[in-house]
Amino acid sequence: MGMMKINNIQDIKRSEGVIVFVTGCSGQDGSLMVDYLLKNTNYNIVGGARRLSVENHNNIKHLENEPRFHLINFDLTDSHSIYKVVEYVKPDYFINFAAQSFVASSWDFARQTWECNSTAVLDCLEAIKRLKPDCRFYNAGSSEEFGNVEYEPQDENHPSRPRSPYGASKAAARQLVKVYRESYGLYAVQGWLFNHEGPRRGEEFVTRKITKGVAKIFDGIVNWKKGKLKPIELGNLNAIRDWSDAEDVVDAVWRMLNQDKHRNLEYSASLGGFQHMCRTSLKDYVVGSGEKHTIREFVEKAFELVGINGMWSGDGVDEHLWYEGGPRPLPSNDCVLVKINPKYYRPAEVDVLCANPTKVEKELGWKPKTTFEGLVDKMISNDLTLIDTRV
Ligand code: G4F
Repeated sequence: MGMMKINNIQDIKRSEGVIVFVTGCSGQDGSLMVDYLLKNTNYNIVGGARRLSVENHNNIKHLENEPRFHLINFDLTDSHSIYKVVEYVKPDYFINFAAQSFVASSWDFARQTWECNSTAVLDCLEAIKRLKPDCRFYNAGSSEEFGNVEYEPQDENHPSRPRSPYGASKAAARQLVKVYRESYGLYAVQGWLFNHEGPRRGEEFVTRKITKGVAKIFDGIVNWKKGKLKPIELGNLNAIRDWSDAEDVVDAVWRMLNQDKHRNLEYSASLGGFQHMCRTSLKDYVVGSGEKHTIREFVEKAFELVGINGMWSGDGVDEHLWYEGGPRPLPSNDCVLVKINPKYYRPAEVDVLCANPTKVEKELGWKPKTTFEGLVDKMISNDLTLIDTRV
């Protein structure tokens, strides 16, 4: 496969059919959204990705010869970039999956997080309001907005109590989305997406870090590569998260963008039609599995799925997971699978997140397909195929 073709925005002629613009299209969610739309609609899709000197198009490489997919260089933090797309492409849907999405980095790059996740969303809303007011806009919201939670499971009425610059930035964006919807009747929504994962997940997020590490350790044990038996270094093992399959989650996003197809919305021409419907009836939804698991359980499940037994010992920063047996006995017994590195602790932690997805299930007919175990299995199977067998 060669380099992905980057299109000039001006060359993407506004065609007859529906056009969906997806930002962050080389990321996990953006690329899955594009795949979902190619499979479930006949729409044309324009994907925006940031230009990097060393390109990272792994998640969209398979779309190289896809005639309905058009890749463009796009930067969410450059308002001209946003205006150009809305002006030339005039998208019918604008799905914003571009973000500074890594919570841990948001303390180190608080301002950049804010500009990308909040200010840039304001630019999107303004551009749509001025140039294509009937374009439907989705912004990726987060369960991190709930932060220091008041009750479990969290539903749409849970207050906003963010614990990180990331959570605060998404909470601010939510208010802007709501204000533009209520003031101008834009179809603008922002779901609260709980953690969602898969083989395309970035390697710094805890799930992928674990499945990648487990695959390497498995290979190291089976092929006895002593130097390869590096313990996975993690931070807080006791945090509780609600993990879903990102493939299921993009389906919920599309449903949120088409609420009129799933719900009996009040649409009255005399009251202002589309805009009235947007102002009065659209909702933001919580999307998650409703199941909670600790990071520790994720680790245990990942090792279990490749047939490795481990034994925890020690507390806090001294906690270790020791090799207790598996594909083969090891020459030495002191093999550590997991250890704690305090550098992965966060300045403030969100201890527990768990979704109440009742509304999205009842009102939009959303049903996740993948279980927790199915998700871990899918990720670990993928990481096993990526092991470099030459070394
Ligand atoms: O995988 P994480 O980095 O995801 P986090 O912070 O929950 O955020 C993800 O989910 C949000 C929705 O709730 C999204 F909005 C956001 O964009 C992102 O997708 O960390 C999960 C948990 C944390 O409690 C963290 O402290 O895992 C804990 N953890 C323990 N050791 C670790 C590690 N996290 C990372 N990244 N790396 C570790 O070594």
